[in-house]
Amino acid sequence: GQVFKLEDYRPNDYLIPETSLTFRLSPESTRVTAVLTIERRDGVAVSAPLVLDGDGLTLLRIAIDGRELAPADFLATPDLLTIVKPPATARFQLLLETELAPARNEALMGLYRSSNVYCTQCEAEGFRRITYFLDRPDILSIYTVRIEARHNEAPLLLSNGNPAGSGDLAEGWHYAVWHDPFPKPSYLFALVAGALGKLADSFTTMSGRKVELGIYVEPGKEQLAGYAMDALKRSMRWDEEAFGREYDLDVFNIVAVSDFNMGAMENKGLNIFNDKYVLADQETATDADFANIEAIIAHEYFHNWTGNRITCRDWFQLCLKEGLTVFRDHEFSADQRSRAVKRIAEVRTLRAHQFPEDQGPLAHPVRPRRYREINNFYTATVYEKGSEVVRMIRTIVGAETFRAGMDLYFERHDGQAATIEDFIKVFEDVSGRDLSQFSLWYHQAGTPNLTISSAHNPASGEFTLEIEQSVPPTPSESRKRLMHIPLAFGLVGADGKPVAWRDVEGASVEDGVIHIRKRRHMVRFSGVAERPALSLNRGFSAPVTLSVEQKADDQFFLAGHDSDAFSRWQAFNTLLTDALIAAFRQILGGEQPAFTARLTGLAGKIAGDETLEPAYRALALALPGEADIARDLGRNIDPDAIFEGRQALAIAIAAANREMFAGLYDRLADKDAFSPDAASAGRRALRNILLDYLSLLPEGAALAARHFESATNMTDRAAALTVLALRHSGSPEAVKALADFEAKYASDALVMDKWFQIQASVPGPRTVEAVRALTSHPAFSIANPNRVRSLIGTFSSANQTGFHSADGEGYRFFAETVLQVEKRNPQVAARLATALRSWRSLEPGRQAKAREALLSIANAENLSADLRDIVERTLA
Ligand code: BAL
Ligand code: ZN
Repeated sequence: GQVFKLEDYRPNDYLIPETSLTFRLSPESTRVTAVLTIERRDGVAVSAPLVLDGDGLTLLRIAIDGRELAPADFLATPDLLTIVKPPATARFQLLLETELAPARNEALMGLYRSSNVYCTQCEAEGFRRITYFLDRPDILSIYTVRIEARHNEAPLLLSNGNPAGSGDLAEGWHYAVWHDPFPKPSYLFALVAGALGKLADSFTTMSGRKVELGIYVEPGKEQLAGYAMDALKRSMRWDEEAFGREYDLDVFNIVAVSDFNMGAMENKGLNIFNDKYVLADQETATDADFANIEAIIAHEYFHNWTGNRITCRDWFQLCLKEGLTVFRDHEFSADQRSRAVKRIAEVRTLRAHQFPEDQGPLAHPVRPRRYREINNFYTATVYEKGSEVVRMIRTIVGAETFRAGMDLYFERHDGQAATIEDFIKVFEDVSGRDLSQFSLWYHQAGTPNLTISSAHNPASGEFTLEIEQSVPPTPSESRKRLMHIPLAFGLVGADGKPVAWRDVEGASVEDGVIHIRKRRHMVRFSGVAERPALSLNRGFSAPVTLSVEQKADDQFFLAGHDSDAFSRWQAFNTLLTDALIAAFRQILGGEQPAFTARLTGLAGKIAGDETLEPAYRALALALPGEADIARDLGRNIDPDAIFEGRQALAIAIAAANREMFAGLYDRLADKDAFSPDAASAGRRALRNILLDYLSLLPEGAALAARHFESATNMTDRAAALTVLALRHSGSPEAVKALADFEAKYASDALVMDKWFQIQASVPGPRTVEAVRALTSHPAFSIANPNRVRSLIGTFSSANQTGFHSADGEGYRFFAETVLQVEKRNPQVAARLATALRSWRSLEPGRQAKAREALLSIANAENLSADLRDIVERTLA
C-alpha cells in the first residue's frame, strides 16, 4: 500500500470554500447531490487538474457551472475523480451526484444505518464514501445541508450547525436544512436521520446566549441520558472557567447510536456517540461507566475549540487535537472528582496501554512521520502520551503562562488548520523559553528511562543524585537524541516534612522540578544534614520509566508518608510489583512464593487509613495487573507463572488482614440512596475490592453470592459477578449468578456486554472454548463493534492466561475471528489485531504459536489495508 509521509505535505491546488449537500435518503439507494464551490489557489496554473478523493463511489452525474461534462472531460473510478481541464475561471461550481447504499455499509464509515437510524462517521477519511471531495483536514468549507426522507422512516433530520428551514414534501416525504457558519474540514461533517427520542435542556453561555441542548436516543430511553446531559452542562461551564472558551452555535446536539467504531465523534454541533457512553442509570451502568460518560462527553465538547475551531493541517498532526483534548478532559475530571485519584488512574491507563505500544513493534512518535492507514494511528501514544506532553509543557512554563499560551493559541489560530510547530511556538512566545529540545517528545518514539542513584555524605551535608537518561531504540529509529525531561521530586525527612537544602548544582531545579537535558547529570544538594528519602517523578511529571536503587525501608516510608499522593501510591505499587516479580522467579524456580508480613500488613494499614479517600485506598489495593508485571519483566513471559504469583499475593494479603477487611467491608455497606458521585463511587470501589480479597478465603463464594443477591446497583452486581466468575469459576454460585444475570438483562445489549466481558476474563486455558461458544449466543453479533470488543477484545487483550494458553488455541481462535470481523469492518479488526503486539516478549513456545497466528492473518486473501498494516508492522 501507499506510504504517506509528513515531509510530502503540500497544500492542494484548489480550495472548496462552500459545500452544499442534498441527501435523498433511502436504505438501499440514497442520492447525494453535492454542489462544491471550487477555487483555484493564487498562483496555480490554469492547467492544473482537479483530483478529488473517493472511496467505493458510484458517480451518476457531473456538471460544472450548470453544464454536464463530456466523458472526455473527466475520469471517474470508485476511488478517484479527475477533472482533466477545469474551467479557466478562478472560481467555479462543481455538481456531483452519487448513489449510496447505507443499509449495506458494514464498515461503519461514511453514511450507514444503525438500528434503522441513518448516521455518519467521517473521521478520518469517511467523507469520501459519500461524495468525491478534497477529503483532507486543511480544506475548510462552509456547509449547507438539505436532508430529505420519508416522514415515517425518519421524522428527525439533523446535521451540523444551526437549523435553517424544514417542511413537507410530496408523497409522505419531508426535508430539513442545516447551515453551519463555521468553516470546517470534511471529517467533521455529520448527518443523522431516524426516529429518536429527545432529552432537551438549555445552557446560557458566559456572554448570556442561550443554547438549545438535545440528546437523542432510542425512543423510551430518554431518561437514561440524564447523566450525560448533566455532564455536558458541567463541561460547557468548565471550558468557560478554565479556558475562557464559549460555545458558538445556537444548538448543540448529541446522538447515541448502537453501532459505532469509536467511543464518540466531535462533529461540529452534532456529536455522535457510541450509546455505551451516553446511556446510564444505577440499574444498568457501573461507576466506571458514569465516569467514562462524563469524560467522553467533556472530551467531545472540548473538541469544539481544540479540533474544530482550530483543526489539524494534516493527519500527522492528529495529536494537536487529540493529545490536547485528552489533557483538557483529564483536567476537567480532576476538577469534578478527586485530582489525586484521577491522576493515579490516568497513569495506570498510560502504563497499561501506551507503554507496551511504545516498547513494541507498533511504536511511533506522538506525531508520526509516516503512515499507511491513518485509522491505525488513533492510538494510546497519540492520545494519552500526547496528553502527557501537553502536561509537561504546563509543568515547564507554569500554570499561568500555560493559560496565556492557550489564549494566544486560540487567538492566533482560530479558523485555521494548524501544526504541532504552531502549538509549541505559542508557548515559546509567551514564556520566552526555547522548547526545541522539549519538542522531541513529539518527534521521537519510545519511553525514556532514567537510571538514578543517590548518596548522602553526613560530614559535608551533601546529597547527590546521579541521573542518566536513555531512550530505547524503536522501529526505524535506532539512534535517539537527548530529551528534556522535567522530573518533579521531593526530599522527604524522617518527620515526613520536606527537607530544605541550601544550594543545588548540576542541573536547573525550579519549583521542585529537575530539568534533565543531558545524558548524565550529577545533581548536588548542599546543606542537607540528614539522609532524606527520595520521592521521584511526583505527580508523574514525565512519562518515563525509572531504574532506581532504593532501599525497601525508604519505599515503605514513602508509602506511608509521601505528601505527594501520586508518589505515595507509587511507592506502595512499586513494593507490590517487586514482590510479584520475585514471586514469578520463585515459581519458575519451583519454589513457593513468599511475602513479608511487612508488605501484607501495609496493605491492611492503607485499607483502614481513614485519612485517605476510599477511592485512593481502592486503587492502592488493586494489585498490579498481570500485563503490568509482564511489561515490567519484558521478556520470556510465562503468563501462568505471573498469574500464580499474583494469586498467591492476593491470598496472603487477604489472610493477613481478614478481620480488618471483613469489618471494613461491613461498615462500607451503602445505606444512603444511590448517587453516582465520586465519593459514593469511591466507597463502593473500596468495598468491592475488599470483597475480591475476602472471596479468596474460605466461604468466599458464599460471600460473593450474597453480595450479588443484595446488590442494588450495577457496580456492586457486576463486581460480585466478576468475583464469582473469575475467582470461583464453575462453582454453583458462579453458574447461578451468570444465569440469573443473563435472564434479567437478556434484552439490554449494553448490560449483556458486561456479561460477555466477565466470561471472556475467566483465567485459564478453557476460556477459549467458552468464548467460542458465546459467539453463537443470541445477544452476540459479529457485526456490532461493542459486542466484538466485549467478547473478543476482552479475551485477547485482558485475559493473559486464557488468550496465551500454552497450546496456542487462544491465538488460533483469535486469528480466525479477526478475519471474520475484517470482512465487515476492517477498522475494528485492525484494532483487535493489536492484541498480539507484545508477542516477542513471550517465552519461546508461545512466541512460535503467536507468530503462526499472525502469519495466518498476514497470508489471508484480500486483506484490508487496515489489517495488513497492523499485522505487517507487528511481524516486522
Ligand atoms: N476524533 C475521534 C474521536 C475523539 O477522539 O474524540
Ligand atoms: Zn478526541
